[in-house]
Amino acid sequence: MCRVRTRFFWTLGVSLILGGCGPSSGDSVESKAAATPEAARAPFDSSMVLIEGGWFVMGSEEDFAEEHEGPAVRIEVSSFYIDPTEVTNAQFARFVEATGYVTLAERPIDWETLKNELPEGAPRPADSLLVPGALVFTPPAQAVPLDGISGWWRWVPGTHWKAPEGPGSTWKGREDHPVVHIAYEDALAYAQWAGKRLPTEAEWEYASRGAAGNARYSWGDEITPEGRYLANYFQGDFPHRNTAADGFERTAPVRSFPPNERGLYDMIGNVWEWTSDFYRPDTKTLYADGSHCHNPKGPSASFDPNDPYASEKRVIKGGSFLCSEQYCSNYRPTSRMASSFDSGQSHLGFRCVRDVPQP
Ligand SMILES: [Ca+2]
Ligand SMILES: [Ca+2]
Repeated sequence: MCRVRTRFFWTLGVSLILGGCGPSSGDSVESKAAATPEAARAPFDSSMVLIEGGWFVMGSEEDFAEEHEGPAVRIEVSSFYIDPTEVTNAQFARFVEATGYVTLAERPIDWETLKNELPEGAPRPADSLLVPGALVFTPPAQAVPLDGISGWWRWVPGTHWKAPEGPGSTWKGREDHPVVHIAYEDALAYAQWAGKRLPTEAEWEYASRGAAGNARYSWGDEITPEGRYLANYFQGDFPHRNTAADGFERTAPVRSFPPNERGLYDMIGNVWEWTSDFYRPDTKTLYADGSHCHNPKGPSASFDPNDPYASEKRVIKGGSFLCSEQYCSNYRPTSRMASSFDSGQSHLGFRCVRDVPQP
């Protein structure tokens, strides 16, 4: 099955669509995982945190929540292990070294494959655009309308996890930052190599909460209690003036902010995190009749009314260093966003979970 990057770029306009599209090597995630030699698999990760299962209220109907966060429903999840941090560049580098894995953003683009994912008659872009690359957050020099994301996202050929801002940039020196420009299948391949999996939305949301229960933020109802920043997000005037009052203009090293009460770092902010759930705006409505209240795994297929032709979108959680009060205050446990499976971006990473072995 070929994987082609298209849909995220569709929203950016034709030039970015065409620049942003590209096929994978043609290998399915499953075949890549199967091809990973047993000897190359990561050893058991004892740093994972055990999350004791239980019931919680998933989603929100509060005034601050977006419509697709509700209705709030009671959900039970079983115990599971979760990574204490987002997967870092150093961790991802070990995976690549062991397996030779090539991320989607690094793979060459095949126009014959790509055009099947575009509207009929879409013009073939110039060869100079049919090269691997990714989207880089590029703040404009001045205020721009906030109704279009092309004002701050730029397609940069040669961008991938090892060169997060394009040619000339490097992950070296950022070993403990979250890895970015990771497409869904890249995250899945890493998880399978590591003997882990990606969390469901329910697991992720449950783990993001502490004793604060259903509070607005992971730590309570105030964004900066006693003036303290507890997550890496965007302060200032989005997108052009980032005051970085929290200490970080872009990604921060993991563990730069206090953990939540479950011992998990950066569940809120820093980078968005993939979950395994397909996105639908009405997921919680599907759960509301009580038929999916135990370990729900999301709908059977995705649908995003804002991007109805998208073939596959997954839920991402937690917000990022780009979330701001002015644009998208998604630094809350119940926040959710749809992301095309092929959209590696400057502000999107992941962490993994693992089932608790049954006696
Ligand atoms: Ca920040
Ligand atoms: Ca995060």
